[in-house]
Amino acid sequence: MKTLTTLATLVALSNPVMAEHHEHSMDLFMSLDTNGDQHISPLEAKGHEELLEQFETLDLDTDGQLSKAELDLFKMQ
Ligand SMILES: [Ca+2]
Repeated sequence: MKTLTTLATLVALSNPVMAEHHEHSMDLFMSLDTNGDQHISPLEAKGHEELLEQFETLDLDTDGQLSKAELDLFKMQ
């Protein structure tokens, strides 16, 4: 998971368009992560219908939560 996050950060920093995307996805992540534990639970995703539909697909490590890197995959689709 750390590798994924690092990779996403590297891609974001090396590309201005991706950097902007990164900021937007950060906003989404922070607005969804209501308890601030750096993971999006199904409950936190509840207000976002499209995200909730893809929740299980995006949850690559199947821990039942979405990390920042996993949410980035949603935003890149
Ligand atoms: Ca959370």
